[in-house]
Amino acid sequence: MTNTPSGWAQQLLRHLKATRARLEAWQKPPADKSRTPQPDQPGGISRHLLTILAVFSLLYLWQSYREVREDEIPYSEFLRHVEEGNVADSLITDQVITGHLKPATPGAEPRDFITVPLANQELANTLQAKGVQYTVRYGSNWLGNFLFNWLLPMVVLFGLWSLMARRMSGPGGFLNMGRGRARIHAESSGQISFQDVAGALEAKQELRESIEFMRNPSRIQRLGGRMPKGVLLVGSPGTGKTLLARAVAGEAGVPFFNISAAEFIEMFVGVGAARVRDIFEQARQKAPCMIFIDELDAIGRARGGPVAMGGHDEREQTLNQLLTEMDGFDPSAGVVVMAATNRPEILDKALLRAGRFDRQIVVDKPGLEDRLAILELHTARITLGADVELRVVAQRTPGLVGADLANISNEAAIIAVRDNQDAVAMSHFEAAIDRVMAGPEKKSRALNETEKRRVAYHESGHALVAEIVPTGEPVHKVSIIPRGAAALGFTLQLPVEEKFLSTEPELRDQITILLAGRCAEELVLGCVSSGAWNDLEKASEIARAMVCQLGMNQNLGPMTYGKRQQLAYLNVESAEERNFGEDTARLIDAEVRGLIEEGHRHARDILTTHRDTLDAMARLLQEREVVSGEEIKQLIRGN
Ligand code: NHX
Ligand code: ZN
Repeated sequence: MTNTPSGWAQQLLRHLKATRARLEAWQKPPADKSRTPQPDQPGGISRHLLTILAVFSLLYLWQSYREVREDEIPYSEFLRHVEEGNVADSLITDQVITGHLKPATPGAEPRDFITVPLANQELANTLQAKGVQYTVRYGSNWLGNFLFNWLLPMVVLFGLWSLMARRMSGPGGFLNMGRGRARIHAESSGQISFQDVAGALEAKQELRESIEFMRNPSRIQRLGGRMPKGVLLVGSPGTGKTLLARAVAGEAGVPFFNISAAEFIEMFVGVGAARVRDIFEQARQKAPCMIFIDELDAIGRARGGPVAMGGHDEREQTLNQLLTEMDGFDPSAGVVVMAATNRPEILDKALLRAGRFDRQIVVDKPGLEDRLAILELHTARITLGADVELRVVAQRTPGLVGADLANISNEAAIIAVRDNQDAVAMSHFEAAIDRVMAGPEKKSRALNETEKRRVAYHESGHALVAEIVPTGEPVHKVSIIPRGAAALGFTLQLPVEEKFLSTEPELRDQITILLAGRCAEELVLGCVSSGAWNDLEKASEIARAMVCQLGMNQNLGPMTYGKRQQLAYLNVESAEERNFGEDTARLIDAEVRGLIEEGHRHARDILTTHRDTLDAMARLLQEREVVSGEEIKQLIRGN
């Protein structure tokens, strides 16, 4: 969602982090490099120059100040000199009189003088007549004025200038942008192999080819094969794209250069492009090796559209440079470029053409078996209790990715430690799953009894209807413990098996289940509350999709309404373009509303028929706060 406002913020944040990392890297040079004042850094040279300049400027200022001070004479003395004919020449302003005195002995240097005249000439005459020596000062004193009006601003300006100069020529300073070579460092974090990547069998299989190529660049060529230049890993966040790339490099035994594409985008046009050039140049020197460009979509977004604040221009140049580099390098050089993205659809088509990222490998979300394998890998070093069944954990986590499962394994261990246990038990995993899927518990969000009752009825409504409705996924757990940012309660359903399609009856039932929470509130407490907005939103989305995208409505027929459109320049990902008339729009709205109302009616019927069970369930939930799916099934059977 790089284009939405929040995406902007994220990008900015990422950029800031990258900048900070760069700064920190500079401040703490790697231990293996003992050259702290880097000679090729312009900062080193300019620092010396600056010091010398500063010393000279100060000396000069001090000197002129001292001279002025030595030359000052009282005004009375000046008048005396005039009288005696000692003044060779003078410059008279309304503030000061400067000039030269004739040398006392012929051939000597004429002496400078400076004095302040007295405006009151009569007084001057009188003083002069009486032979009084007098000095004139206006305001404070002219010397102070001189210091204040000239010296101080100069010193301040000089200070500011030197500060800025240092900033600019420092690392990441903008005099250096693009000048400082973007250095890439091979990761040395222990070689990772395919054994460290669980699941993703097909992706691994496809990647073996790239490994073979890097191990032995000449072999494929001898057979007349064309070298794969770029491999694009496509998959949801957290599916392990970076890990896979790292493993490929590890398997091939080549250096791995990890670059985030977001780092290329700089404030100034052309800098990103220079970085790309730098990096490819260095990679060529270190071949065979692998360059991994994470978040390729940051620079690879489709070109075109008006330029916004110069940002697009920079991105476009960077992208063009990347394309040029990929075209330019000789595949036999043994450099493999891998990139990752979770939004391949927004990439510029030019990136995917032959000779560039022409090999695309999809890294799917892990299925049940893959999740099990991933869990086994992540729990390898954790002491597991006897009751832990990782298969059950895998079953309980549909839709989660490798990063989530790593998170769960880690959370479970932390919870077990907090619990003072020697081994991680199944209950710890349960708690960890809930935490990762629904957010941490917020017991401090204490509800009063009235609200607690409402929450209990709301969730009971969902749970009851989910169990009664023909296609509802079984309820696993109902909770009225507040969790995460704002949730007050949740009903967790778990699929029996993973599904890739939804049938029309299933979708209708889903709408019914979503509306059941609000419906139970209405039925029992006489009114609805604001809490159900999320349910309503989801239900409306399903209903609209059924009518507009899935052709599941009799009156509108099996066709789609509205067209997806890329509108990069509006900073929106895609906008629905209306490709139908007013009447159709009205019909769509009516049909969507009809689906929702049907779901609501259905939920109401079920809840009314099973009112006793609903009451019993809500009572139990209020008492215990968490009720398992088993107990809910028993309640239904019992009534
Ligand atoms: C509020 N929260 O925002 C209060 C604090 C109707 C009993 N003023 O439908 O928790 O109203 O079946 C994930 C994360 C909704 C999903 C946060 C869904 C926050 C949830 C708003 C139960 N369960 N509503 C539900 C709920 C609310 C909300 C979220 C979420 C409530 C309802 C939240
Ligand atoms: Zn709800």
